[in-house]
Amino acid sequence: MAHRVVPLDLRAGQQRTPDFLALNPRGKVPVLRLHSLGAPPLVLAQSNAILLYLAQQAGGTLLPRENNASAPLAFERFFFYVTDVIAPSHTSFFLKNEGCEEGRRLMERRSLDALLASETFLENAPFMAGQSFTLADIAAVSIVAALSSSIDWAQHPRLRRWFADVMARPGVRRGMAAFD
Ligand SMILES: N[C@@H](CCC(=O)N[C@@H](CS)C(=O)NCC(=O)O)C(=O)O
Repeated sequence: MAHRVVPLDLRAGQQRTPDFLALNPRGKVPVLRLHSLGAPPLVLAQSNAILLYLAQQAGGTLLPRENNASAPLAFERFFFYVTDVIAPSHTSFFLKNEGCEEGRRLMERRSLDALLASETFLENAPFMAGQSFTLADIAAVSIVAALSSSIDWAQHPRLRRWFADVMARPGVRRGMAAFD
């Protein structure tokens, strides 16, 4: 899909400019502006809505459609990362900013424990939800990259192999480059 990435410097407060607040009054990224769906363009301001919409548009295996276990498993694992790993990690970030050290530690531990437990998903499969790369891998790679310095990689060989394989994918490289 043709698109243009517009990076914002959150530390410089670019998410609070009047132009950006007109797009997302909550002043949060990411935001997707869909020029193809009418004027004014439809604005999506929830990362997971954006992911699900784009996966649907992309077809292929990101959201499997076969009438077997692969589709429900991809959803199950996708939501595992969204709710059990990413959400507590975000909470720990906000607790840290509030100076609530005990809460931060608790939430960080909860997020990391869930993430490390998910290595079992890779016991008999190359990807988080089976034989193909799905939305579950996209949700997982974003948070594994963010928490990579807290992971004892020697103790998690399957996770290490999966992370190296996924990070080498051209699409993932392009996505990660948006954060440079
Ligand atoms: N539930 C929202 C959360 C968005 C969110 O919290 N974004 C953070 C970055 S990960 C942000 O824009 N923070 C800037 C700020 O709060 O000023 C989503 O998943 O899109």
